[in-house]
Amino acid sequence: MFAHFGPNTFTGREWGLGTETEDIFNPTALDCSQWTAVAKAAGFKGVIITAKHHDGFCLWPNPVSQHTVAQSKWQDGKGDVLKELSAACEKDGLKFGVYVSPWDRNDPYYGSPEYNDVYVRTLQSALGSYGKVFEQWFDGANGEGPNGKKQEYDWDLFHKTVLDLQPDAVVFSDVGPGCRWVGNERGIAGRTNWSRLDIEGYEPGAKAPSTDTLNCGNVHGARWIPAETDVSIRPGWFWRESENDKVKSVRKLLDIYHASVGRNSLLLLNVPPDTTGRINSADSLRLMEFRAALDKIFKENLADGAKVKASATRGSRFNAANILNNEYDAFWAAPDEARSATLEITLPQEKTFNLVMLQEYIPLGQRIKAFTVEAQDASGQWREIASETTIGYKRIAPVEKTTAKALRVNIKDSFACPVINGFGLFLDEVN
Ligand code: FUL
Repeated sequence: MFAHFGPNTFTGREWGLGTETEDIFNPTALDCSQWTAVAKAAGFKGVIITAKHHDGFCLWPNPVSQHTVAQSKWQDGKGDVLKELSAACEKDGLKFGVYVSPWDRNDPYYGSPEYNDVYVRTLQSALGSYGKVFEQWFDGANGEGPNGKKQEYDWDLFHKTVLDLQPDAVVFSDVGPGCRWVGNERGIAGRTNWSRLDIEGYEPGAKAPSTDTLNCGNVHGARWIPAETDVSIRPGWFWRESENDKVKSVRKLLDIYHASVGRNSLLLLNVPPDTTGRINSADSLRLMEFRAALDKIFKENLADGAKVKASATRGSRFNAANILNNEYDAFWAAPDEARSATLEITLPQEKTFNLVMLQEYIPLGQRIKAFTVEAQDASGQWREIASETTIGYKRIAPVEKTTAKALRVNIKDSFACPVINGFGLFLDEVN
């Protein structure tokens, strides 16, 4: 879960100016354990908070800034949102991550070489004081600071700073190195989506690879930098009263799920707390409906109990039945030299579905370049229902509503022998 929170929550702006008075930040009943309770119930695994957005205001008492909670009247200048949120995450078993915007419209040093050092110390303060940070989110936006100048960022130094303090943190940016922006804020990963990316000569922001490339990755990319799909549950990134009735519908959220989680990407869904400092009921209710819909769709795998036969198998340890045994590390593998193969799945009885799920065993890399799915109806007739490219960690291919007694997954081309560890059929009938 992404949580955009800060002065913009109180002004209704998307990009704060940096000139807001610190007192504008005044949540009347901040309760981060309410955020984590909602997040946990919705099935999120972690929370990433905008510790500092482009307006420069820090949600924690950052010693190198004069524009923080410490200068505000909120909790008499003693409040600390990062402290409260990291503690709530810990209590609820959620991971804790931070967004610390390099672009700063308040910092007087912004636009001069000194700022890079101020920013490094800001990162050190945000990343070094609140326990384990699972992800550091670097925004690509780079505009002018208070003196009208843009900053030349020292990205190598920033990345090194993060990894020195949090060696296990995934570093998000347009070019990773941990994971990459998916190229849009609509929640849609590429239908073809490689986890590989070429970053040589590129930088976050204006010098990033094209949004198309970020959306699809590079088929021969030199680095492993999977896509993370960030999108807001609302039209804007920050909460505003006027958008309480514009929270995305369950149908829309499911489409986003299929186009992100179902396209080899992680989903980072933004749920911005309101001016009370709690997640608004408009959002929390929708999240519970979304959770209920996901449970209804994915609770039962309609392929359970099927018999699986492969055109070829590497040996009994890697047999085709492994694709249905729900053990992550047990997978089917084709013989070493194979670059194509067919899996035939015979269902115990006819089933009706409109989603076909496939998983590559990703610790061995992303291999498959193209596949089709065929379905056999009661009369024995085979019909192609999907023709797609990549699979990756997880692929959920929406297909026409189909009733079938058997299926064939035809792997048409692969960089190395295909390895599959999961297969599923599901029915999504949410309107
Ligand atoms: C963008 C920012 O400019 C938006 O305000 C928002 O934080 C989004 C997640 O990233 O680059």
